Amino acid sequence: MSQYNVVFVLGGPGAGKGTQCENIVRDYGFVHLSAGDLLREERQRPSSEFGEEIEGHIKNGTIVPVQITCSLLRRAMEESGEKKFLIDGFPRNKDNLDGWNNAMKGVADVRMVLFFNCSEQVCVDRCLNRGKTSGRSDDNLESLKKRIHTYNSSTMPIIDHYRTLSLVQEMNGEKSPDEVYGDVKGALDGLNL
Ligand code: UP5
Ligand code: MG
Repeated sequence: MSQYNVVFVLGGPGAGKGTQCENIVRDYGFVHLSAGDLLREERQRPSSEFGEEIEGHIKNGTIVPVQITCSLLRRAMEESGEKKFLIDGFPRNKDNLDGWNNAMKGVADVRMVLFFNCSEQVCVDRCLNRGKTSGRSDDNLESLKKRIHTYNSSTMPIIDHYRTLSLVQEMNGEKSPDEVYGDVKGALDGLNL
């Protein structure tokens, strides 16, 4: 048994990962770690040596090298003092997956992958709507096209990889937030964590 249990939360931009993670934290006592949020925080840190590199990737919808992201995740896990984590928006490509497996083998067990399936159009509409107030440098049409491209070409194969391990619980992310959460609970209740 590893020290940590992990549920990965994946889905396209705006599929509802962050929204559902908030619900799960309230009812199930996981610690929520959004890889995107950790990267945005690191980007803001004045002494960070990675700030510009991270911003370049975020704007272009490309993926930050795993050494950076995995270190941020691992540090947050250790500092929390907790054992159950919802890791939101990671792993997004093969580099992320390999880096995670190398660093976390025997340290963290991936117990489930929650996958919010949502059409491109709904994803784009939600992010553009959020962009009116979010201040996120990637909630614009140009960045969104790139984010969707990266998701289709790099992240879908990771979801397929976890399907072959029978770890994926797929949700229809286009239902209302409450309906989606009902489906999430159905999946998590079987987990015994
Ligand atoms: N909303 C949510 N659920 C809804 C529902 N069921 N019905 C109607 N509306 C719903 O939701 C988005 C918006 O939709 C909100 O306004 C919400 O109210 C509404 P949210 O829950 O925020 O969706 P989420 O899936 O979390 O969308 P997000 O934009 O955060 O997803 P991304 O995966 O694009 O963003 P993330 O922050 O994970 O990554 C950003 C960038 O960081 C990446 O593009 C990449 O460049 C970089 N990154 C890495 O390089 N490596 C990583 O490991 C992670 C990120
Ligand atoms: Mg999010």
